[in-house]
Formats: sequence, structure tokens, C-alpha cells
Amino acid sequence: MAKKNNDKAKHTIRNSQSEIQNSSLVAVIMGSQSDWDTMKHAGETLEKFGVAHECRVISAHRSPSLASEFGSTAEASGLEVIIAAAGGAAHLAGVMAAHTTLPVLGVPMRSEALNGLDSLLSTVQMPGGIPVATLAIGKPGAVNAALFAVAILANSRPELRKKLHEFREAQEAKIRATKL
Ligand code: RP5
Repeated sequence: MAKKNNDKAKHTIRNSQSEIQNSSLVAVIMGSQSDWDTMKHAGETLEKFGVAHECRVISAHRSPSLASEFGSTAEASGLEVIIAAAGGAAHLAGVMAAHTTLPVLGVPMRSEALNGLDSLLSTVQMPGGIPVATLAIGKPGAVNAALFAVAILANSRPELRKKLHEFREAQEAKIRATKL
């Protein structure tokens, strides 16, 4: 029972008064389980802000019908932002954007062959009309995609806006306090 309650809490945006959302607002999807070591940082960041989210593997190439189904039903399922990570011929974010008008944030994975430059270019070079907002390669991109998702959600959720301000203040305070 305790575990069940904990799981529910993990997928709920909370403020001091009440729980205001039960279903996932953000999907963190990635082309392979091998991307999780990097993308867990997106999940952890969303967790810190108490944003309801779900993480799963969906491959644009290895599971094309799942990718198409997920993108087409994302809006109706209550999601507001999709974070899509992939490496190499990284088409997942683009395929998501082709199927939905929700904001899609692409995170290029560092690849073995070309160090992520291939992932970056495949994610960022979308044709006009189908936007993907592309973040940095690897962990900084994963963290920033989550922060960007929080910023999007914060436009209509003052408690999240407040948490973002607090996050920036804490970040600056840490720099100011650094002694070398
Ligand atoms: C992409 O190919 C994935 O997003 C991953 O970054 C890369 C390698 O995948 P695996 O061969 O490790 O499954 O589709």
C-alpha cells in the first residue's frame, strides 16, 4: 500500500494546498534502453519539480507503428510536452512532431561512431512546418529538456513558475558561494 501511494505521488504535480494533476503531463521517450543512463537525468529533473511524467522506450525505426500510435494519441491522452531522445540516425523526435502539435523537445544522444554529431544533425534539421526544439547532446540536453518542459507547463501553473525561480536562485547562490 505504501509503495502504491508512493508511485501515485511520483506521477502527480503537487502544490502546498492540493494535488492538481494525476496523469502524465510530460512523456520522456527514447529510442533504446541504452539511452536511459542519459535520459534518467530528464526523469530526475521532472521528479524534482513534482511534474507527472512517464518514461518509455519507443523506436522510430524498430517499432514504427508504436511510434506513430504514441504520437497520434499523445494529445488526447493528456500529455502536454514530449521529450524524445535518440542517437545516430535520430528520427524519433521528428517522427513525434510529425504526428502531434504538442511541443516536442529533441535530445541527441552521444553516439559511438560520431560522438553525437550525427544525432544532433538528424534531430535539429527538421523541415519548415514540423518543429522540434533541439537541446544539447547528452546529459545537459536531458536536464535542459526537462527544465524546458517545466517552463512550458509553468506558463499556466504559477506554482511551477515559483519553483523555477527558486531553482535559478539556488543555482546562482551556489556559484556565489563557491570558493576556490
Ligand atoms: C538509437 O540507436 C537509439 O536511440 C540509441 O541511441 C542508438 C543505439 O541503440 P542500441 O543499438 O543501443 O539499441 O535508435
